[in-house]
Amino acid sequence: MTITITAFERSPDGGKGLARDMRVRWALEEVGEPYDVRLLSFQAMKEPAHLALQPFGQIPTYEEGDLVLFESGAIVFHIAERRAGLLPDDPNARARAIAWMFAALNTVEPPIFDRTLVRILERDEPWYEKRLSALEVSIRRRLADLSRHLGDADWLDGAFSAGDLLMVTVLLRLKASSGILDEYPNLSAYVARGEARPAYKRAFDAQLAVFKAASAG
Ligand SMILES: N[C@@H](CCC(=O)N[C@@H](CS)C(=O)NCC(=O)O)C(=O)O
Repeated sequence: MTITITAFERSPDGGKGLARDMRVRWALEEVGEPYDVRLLSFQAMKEPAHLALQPFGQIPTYEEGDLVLFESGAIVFHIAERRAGLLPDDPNARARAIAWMFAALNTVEPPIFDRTLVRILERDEPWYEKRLSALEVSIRRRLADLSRHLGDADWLDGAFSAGDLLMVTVLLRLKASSGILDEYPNLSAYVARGEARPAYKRAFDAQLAVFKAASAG
């Protein structure tokens, strides 16, 4: 059954692979599943046809036969559950990998994403500097704990899993917009290991090709 995902027609990140379709593309590449992409303008994302698939008018979505999913974490989990390669077989190791998926999206991503939003939306506000530095304190606290946990290991808990996939995509946003990640050399190396995976590269190139085509057109 053909899988179709949605993505920005023209990603605001300029092809850096920070939009959340990237994690879905990467997961599909890791498990060797082909997929189609339906590109959407900002206007189309807010129209009834897309709102019927994604109640908040966002990308990505995932369609496979009768199934329609939204939320990138839920989509990656669905892919990981049904195909080999992203979750361990051992039940306890699998539960821990799922915990890392939640940690990436629930514990590490919020201050990182808020920092991006503040830099875009609140730059001219009187509280801007204070808010930015408070968020950077929160980010460093999370990264210090994550760095201590990772230590010298390649991945968060044994073999590469969907937990690593989501964590790397979350940390990549920092790499693109600040030097904070460089303060934690083992996390920088961790992100680089993720980026070096052939499946990551295929996913990155695919989203970049969309941006280049939109820019040329
Ligand atoms: N929690 C959602 C967030 C989705 C999200 O924020 N998507 C962004 C692109 S990365 C978007 O569509 N932004 C446009 C908007 O919110 O209007 C997920 O993980 O899928």
